[in-house]
Amino acid sequence: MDAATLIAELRALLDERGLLTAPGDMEPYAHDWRGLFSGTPLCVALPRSTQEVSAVVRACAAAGCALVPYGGNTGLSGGATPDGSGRQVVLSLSRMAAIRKIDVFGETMELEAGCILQTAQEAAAEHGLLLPITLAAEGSARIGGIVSTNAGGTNVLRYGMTRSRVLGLEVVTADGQIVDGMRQLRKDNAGYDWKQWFIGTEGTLGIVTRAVLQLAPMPRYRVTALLAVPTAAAALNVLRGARQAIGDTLTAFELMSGAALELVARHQQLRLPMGDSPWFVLLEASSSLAGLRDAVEAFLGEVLEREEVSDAVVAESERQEAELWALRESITEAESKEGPSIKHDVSVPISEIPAFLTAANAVVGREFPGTRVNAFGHAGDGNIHYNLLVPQGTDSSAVNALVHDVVVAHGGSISAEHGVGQYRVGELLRCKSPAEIALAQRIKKALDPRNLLNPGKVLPIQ
Ligand code: 2HG
Ligand code: ZN
Repeated sequence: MDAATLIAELRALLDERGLLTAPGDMEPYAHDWRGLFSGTPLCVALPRSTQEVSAVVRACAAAGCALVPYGGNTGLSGGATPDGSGRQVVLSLSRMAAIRKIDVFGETMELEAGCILQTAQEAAAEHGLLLPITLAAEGSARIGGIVSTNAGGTNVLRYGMTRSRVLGLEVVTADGQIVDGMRQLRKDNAGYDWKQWFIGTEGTLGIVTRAVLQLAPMPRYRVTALLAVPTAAAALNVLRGARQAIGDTLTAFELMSGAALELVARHQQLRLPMGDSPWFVLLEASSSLAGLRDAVEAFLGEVLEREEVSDAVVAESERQEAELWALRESITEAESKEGPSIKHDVSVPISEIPAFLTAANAVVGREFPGTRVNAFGHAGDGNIHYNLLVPQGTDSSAVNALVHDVVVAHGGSISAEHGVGQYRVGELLRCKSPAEIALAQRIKKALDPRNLLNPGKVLPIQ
């Protein structure tokens, strides 16, 4: 089938706002938000229901045309950007944004894929419930993308990755079938837990259209503090001490280098509430039991005395909390304003963080002089964003290989939370064992034998 026939067919399936074909209208769908990846969509389909998604997938399958699922376009790996062939249909879920149900007894929430994360968080909060997936892009990221990429964020330490919040899922498979697994069950060992195949596989095995998420009680108290620490190793001691002193109330433990906050101060006009330091930690604790603040302050007194922490500020109001979080959440934007950067979203065993940083800094300094390190991340779960500010024209694949070799040598992963998308396909092949890649390819063949769903993402085109 030729492209014009497919477009006419899709136009007949969707309403008047359901298909974009003019280059100007398709422009936002042609590249990622960083402007690092770009392509040419054949057209953009915007279905309003799962049935319409299924009809679009069937029409594309009949035409042998590939589909690229598209959520809030906040990803950092090019997973939602089509290739340059002009033959891929972008499938945006943005018009399926309803919050279908909130169950206050089971603490669950039923959402359509296009719902914006922050909208879902606010709806849960109205019922005294917490949707504990928290990330800088939450104002634009959509649930379907969050689930398809198994998003991480700043609360993983306490609440786990998105995968651990997904109780039920509805997907459309490569042949257009709708598979409804919208169960609200915490326990369900009746056969394969197939929803896992669609979480974190970035739309390469099926399209997520609805999800049931597990919520948590909204904690009544929250304490947020910014700490200055002399070294990454000292930060780990503080983490260990915090786990012992305040246990599971610890919700976030974010590590930021002094260089990262210097970028933020300069580009975002934000003020640091303390003097310069090689490293900073943003710590958050939350609980519904009274006495949290006293416990955190007592703990901070101890670490200051032991000189693991050289300075500490505890937020006194919600406004101050927001100001402290703004420092952390502005790093990505400040980095992009500074100039070209090469990102590494890596994880290592928590105890390896200091050794990884030392080793990576040494090889980068030796092989790529003139490179500046912008390291920060979710140290409480082992995820470091080891980003490098590089001179224009630096070969990113050579830098990636160098850093990833250090990651692998420390028992780490080359993508902790941002996924593989199109950015890391080559590195995934290089860093994972042939047996692991072969297993993934067998699953891909079984669920999408014609390679029509997001081809070239996560795995190479076979
Ligand atoms: C964060 O932790 C995001 O702020 C973005 O995962 C990280 O810009 C980055 O590399
Ligand atoms: Zn992150």
